[in-house]
Amino acid sequence: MDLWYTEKHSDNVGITMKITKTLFSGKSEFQQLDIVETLEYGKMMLLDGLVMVTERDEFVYHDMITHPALFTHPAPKKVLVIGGGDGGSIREIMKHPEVELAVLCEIDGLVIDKSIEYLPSMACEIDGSNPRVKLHVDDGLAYIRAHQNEFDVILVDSTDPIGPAVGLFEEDFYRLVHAALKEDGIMVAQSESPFYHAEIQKSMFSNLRAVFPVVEMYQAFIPTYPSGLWSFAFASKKYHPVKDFDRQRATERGFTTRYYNEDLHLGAFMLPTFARDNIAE
Ligand code: AG3
Repeated sequence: MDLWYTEKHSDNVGITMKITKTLFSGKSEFQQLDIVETLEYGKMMLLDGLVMVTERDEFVYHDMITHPALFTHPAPKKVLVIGGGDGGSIREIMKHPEVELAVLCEIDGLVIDKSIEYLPSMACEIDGSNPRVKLHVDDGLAYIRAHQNEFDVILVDSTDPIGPAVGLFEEDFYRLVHAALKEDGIMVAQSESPFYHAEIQKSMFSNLRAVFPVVEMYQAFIPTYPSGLWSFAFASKKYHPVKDFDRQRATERGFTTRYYNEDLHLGAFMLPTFARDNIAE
């Protein structure tokens, strides 16, 4: 018998993958969590039926949510990840020797536990083995309200703006992020597909511009997300991701990346016209 899973990307389009088995299926107090084995993309984690990560293409997302901010900030010592319970973002942050502490604040402890159990290639730095990593199972809004002027970089590694992540796309939340950052801090948030999610992008970027002086969008190719064209919002108090980019530090990085590099850092900020139009002021 053939088993196929479809995530619908609109009423009329979706992505379908052949799966060989279900490794975990369960409900937390926040959402439905499934981890399945696919033939083409390796293990895949879904939240409320939406593809969060696959082993084969997660490197694109996790390179791109982390390295552009960490190579723009001159001295990223303290980093916060909101969401990101699979651990992929923390794994990439840990490659930067300047980072003294990375805090993961994930609302759903089940996502962390099952990632450690089934997705060790992503969760390798959140299993308690690294003293530079601290875990908090908490609502990102509650956590950030209690922390001010503390972080150099904050990454919002969230789901789509439905369910537990809705508040992470609103102006009030961005004000709290702004307050939790030091005076030259940078925030990066995943910002959906320019192809399918124009309305979300429009409101998200106008909310960010109400709070941060520097706001830019950049793109990455993620085959298992809606349309394959994905984006990130770069919001900053001081540094510009292109003008203040430390190209030499990025070129001489002492670790490997399969998607990010010093040329792509710049290229990713060059947007197709329709994407630029989504967030026009
Ligand atoms: N967070 C972004 C997932 C959004 C995907 N949306 C969808 N499939 N409809 C991924 C978390 C990775 N750490």
